[in-house]
Amino acid sequence: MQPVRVLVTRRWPEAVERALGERFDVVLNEADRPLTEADLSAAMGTFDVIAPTVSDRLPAAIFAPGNRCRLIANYGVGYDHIDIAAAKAAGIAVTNTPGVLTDATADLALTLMLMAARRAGEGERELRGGQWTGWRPTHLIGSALKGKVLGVVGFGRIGQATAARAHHGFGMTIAYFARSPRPEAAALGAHFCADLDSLLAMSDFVSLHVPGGGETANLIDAAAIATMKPGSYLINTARGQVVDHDALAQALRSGHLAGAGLDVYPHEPQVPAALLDLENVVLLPHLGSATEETRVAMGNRALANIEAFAKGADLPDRVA
Ligand code: 8YV
Repeated sequence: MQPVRVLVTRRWPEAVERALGERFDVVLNEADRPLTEADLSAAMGTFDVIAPTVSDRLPAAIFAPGNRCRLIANYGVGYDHIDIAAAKAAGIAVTNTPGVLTDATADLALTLMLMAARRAGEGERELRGGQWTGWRPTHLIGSALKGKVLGVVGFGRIGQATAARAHHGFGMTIAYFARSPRPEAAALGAHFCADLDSLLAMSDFVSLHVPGGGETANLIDAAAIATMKPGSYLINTARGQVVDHDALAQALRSGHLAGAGLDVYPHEPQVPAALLDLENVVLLPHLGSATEETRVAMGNRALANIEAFAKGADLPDRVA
């Protein structure tokens, strides 16, 4: 039997690249440059497995009939960069890495909440720019988290982990918007909102935890932002396409929103220009899962799916 050929589209932590290399015929992207759609199309014909990341685009055109590739083992939990319907139609399985990046991403949502609320980015820029004139009672006054309402949009693993940190760690009251009430909400005393507008209107902080893709594109549009409570904060560790960034910039400029914290953007690595000059938005470069522990665990999870595929067993994290 021919060895299973695997293409890893970006560098992974060394330990997981090594583990993968010991078991399969692996090609690594030594230069770690993003692959083009043409590179990925060509790879579909010569590899059994492609292990992409969020920085790759796999549109319908990639899934042409007659390709060698039978598994897309995504390194990441979100898979809106892959045309799932086209993969299914071509009989190509798709897996992801759920669970292992929940804590890291929830930690980053709290990082953004605290940075935005306590004006940490502004303060650091001021200090490094040599503009800090010393302590004074009215300097860079922010907002407390304790006693405030956190509205969680999407109450899956990461939404729940963020809510738990905010409630147990910071004394926040939790409300959430989801398709239906969730049993996990009881332990947090979290209030279910059947419609997004009521959640937005009652929340001091809104944190987004919905998957990307057509269903959630522009969910937080100009009208939704107008519905948000004056002086509130928007946090996004989900996907950039969920937010209308022009409307967000406008609300941050007018003071309707006190601040925002973003880790994701619609066309990464581009950042919407309207945000770059605003002091009251924290902008991070998609760091949600960026801990050593999590990135190794993501690799191990992708590896488990590739191993199952090689044995012809059920894929543990199959999404298509
Ligand atoms: C990952 C993410 O690091 O898993 C996801 O969906 O957004 C990130 O935190 C990235 O997707 C890697 O592919």
